[in-house]
Amino acid sequence: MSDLERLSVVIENGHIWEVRNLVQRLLEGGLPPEEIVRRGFMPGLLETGRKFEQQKIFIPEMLLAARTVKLGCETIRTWMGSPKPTGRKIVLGVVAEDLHDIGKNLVAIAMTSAGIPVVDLGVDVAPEQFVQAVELDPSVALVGISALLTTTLGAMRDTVQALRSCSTAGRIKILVGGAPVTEAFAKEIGADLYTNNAFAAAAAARAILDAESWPETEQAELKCV
Ligand code: B12
Repeated sequence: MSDLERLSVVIENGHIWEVRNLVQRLLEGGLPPEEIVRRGFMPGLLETGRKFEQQKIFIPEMLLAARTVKLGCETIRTWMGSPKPTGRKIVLGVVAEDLHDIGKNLVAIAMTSAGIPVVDLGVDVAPEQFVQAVELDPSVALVGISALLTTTLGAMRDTVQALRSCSTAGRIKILVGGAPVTEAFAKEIGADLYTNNAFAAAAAARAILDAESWPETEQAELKCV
């Protein structure tokens, strides 16, 4: 079994004590972090979700898989470091009533390593909390909203709406993502940008900040909506 295959199994089984060394070895072997996420973390989590749906495992096992991934993410974060930050920031959060934060945390790691400072609002963030974070800090240029439950897509819609009607709407671009989010949905709710990949999101965010005028750059896996 390859290290990548082993990583998926380690996540699925919640073998938290193995994850750090495995991720470290893959990074030292030259595998890019996005590949570790795509080919190691994601299959492990998807299999965990499948087993949960089939009632072969329950919440505690799902939590253990999540904790294992978090430690893997932490290893990636340390490895990637953070270059000199740009002046402008991104506010990140998971929508109201949604506690799934692995995707949001990956976006935070990718943004930081792209030199974009992150204001992390955490999980279960109400629309007005997003608005307040933008209004309080004039250096916020981007807002990233994550949702993982189909039942919380309505909260994503409400959040975009609240941000669009606040006094500072003109200075921010809104990024949305998370497994149930599609390009069509992002467009429907009026987001500026959707990606299904944290690292593509960071490249796109960087391009937005570097560009003279929006929109200019289209990245692989990036859909401007
Ligand atoms: C781990 C997990 C949990 C953990 C979460 C721990 C944590 N700290 O995150 C716990 C145990 C708490 C949990 C709870 C629940 N869960 Co859960 N969970 C999962 C699981 C296994 C993995 C989710 C995950 O982390 N995926 C990996 C991340 C990396 O993917 P991602 O977020 O999509 O992120 C990627 C992109 O989308 C993108 N991205 C993400 N966010 C953003 C944001 C922006 C701005 C951008 C640009 C990009 C971007 O970048 C990432 C990749 O690079 C999934 C199974 C699955 N198939 O996904 C179920 C799953 C999501 N859970 C599910 C359910 C039902 C629940 C519960 C309702 C169960 C219950 N009965 O209580 C509760 C809900 C709690 C709540 N209120 O939120 C269902 C959802 C079904 C649905 N249709 O909505 C799933 C699909 C399982 C299943 N197959 O049934 N869960």
